[in-house]
Amino acid sequence: MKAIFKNHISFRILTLSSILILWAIIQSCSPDKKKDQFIEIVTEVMDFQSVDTIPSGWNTFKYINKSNETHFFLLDKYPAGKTLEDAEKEVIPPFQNGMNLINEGNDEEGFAEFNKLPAWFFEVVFSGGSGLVSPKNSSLTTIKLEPGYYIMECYVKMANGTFHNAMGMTKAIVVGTQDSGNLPPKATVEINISSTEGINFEKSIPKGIQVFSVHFKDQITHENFVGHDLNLVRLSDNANLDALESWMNWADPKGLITPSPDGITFLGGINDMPAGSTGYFEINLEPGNYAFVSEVPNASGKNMLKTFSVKD
Ligand SMILES: [Cu+2]
Repeated sequence: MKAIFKNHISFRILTLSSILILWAIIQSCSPDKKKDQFIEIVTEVMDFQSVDTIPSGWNTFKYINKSNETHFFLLDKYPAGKTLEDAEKEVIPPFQNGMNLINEGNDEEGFAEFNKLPAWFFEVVFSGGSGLVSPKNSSLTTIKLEPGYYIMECYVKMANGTFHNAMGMTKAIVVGTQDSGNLPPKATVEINISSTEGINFEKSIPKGIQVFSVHFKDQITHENFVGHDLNLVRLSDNANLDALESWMNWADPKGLITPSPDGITFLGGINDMPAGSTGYFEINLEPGNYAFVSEVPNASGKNMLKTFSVKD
C-alpha cells in the first residue's frame, strides 16, 4: 500500500515536471515571445551603438535616443564595393561644403558643390529607418531588408551647421543572407504616402498602442535631394506648424538643425524607402494633438503635413 502511494506521488511529480518542460518549450516557440525581440540602436551623444551584422528579411529596430539632440537612423544600401570609407571621402565633404556655402548665403555655389557627389552615390538605396526622434525618446520600427552592406546615418545638423554624419553618426551594418524568419506586424492604422497624393490615412486614430503601416506608393527625389518619409510629431499648445514645416528641410540653413522647433516632440516614423515598400512603427498614443510630416520642402503644398487629434 505504501509503495503504491509512493509511486503515485513520484508519478505526479514526473507529470508535473513534464508539463513544466512542455510549457517552457511552447513559450520559447510562441510568436508572442518573438514580438519582444528587436535590434537595439542606442545614441548616447553623436553615435550609433548596435550590433554589426543582422539577418535579412523583416527586422524590428528599437532606437533609443539618450542624447540631448534630435536624431534618426536611416539605412543606406551601398553599391557593391563601396564602403563607409568611400562615403567619408567622397559623399560627406560635398554635402558639408555645400551646406556651409548655403549657410553663408551663397546658395548657387552651395548647390553646385552637390554636383561633386560621385556617380555611385546615386545608386545608394535609401532603405528605411526611424523618423526623427526627440531627445530622451525612443521608437520601434519594422522594415524589410535585402542582404548587403549598409550605412546607418543621421544627417540632422548641430547648432553650428555641421551634419551629424560628419561628427560620427555613421555605422556600417552588414545584412546577412540568412532570413530572420520574422513576419511583419499587423497594422492598426494604414498610411499611404506618394508624391502625387501626399500622406493619406484613416480619419480617426484611437488612443493606445497603434501599429502604423506606411506604404510608399512611389518615391521621388525632392528639391533637397531626399525622398519623402513619414514622421510622427506630438504638438503642444505652443507648436507652430509653419516653423515645423520649414524646419523639416535640411537644405534650409535653419532646417533640421539644433534646436528643433518649440512645442514639437518627434516620435519616430518611417524614413525614406523605395517605391512599393512598406514599413511599420509602433507607439502608445496618448490623447492629444499630432501631425504626420515629411522631411521635404513645401510639405503642406504636397499634402505631406497632416494634423490629427487623438481623443480620450
Ligand atoms: Cu543625429
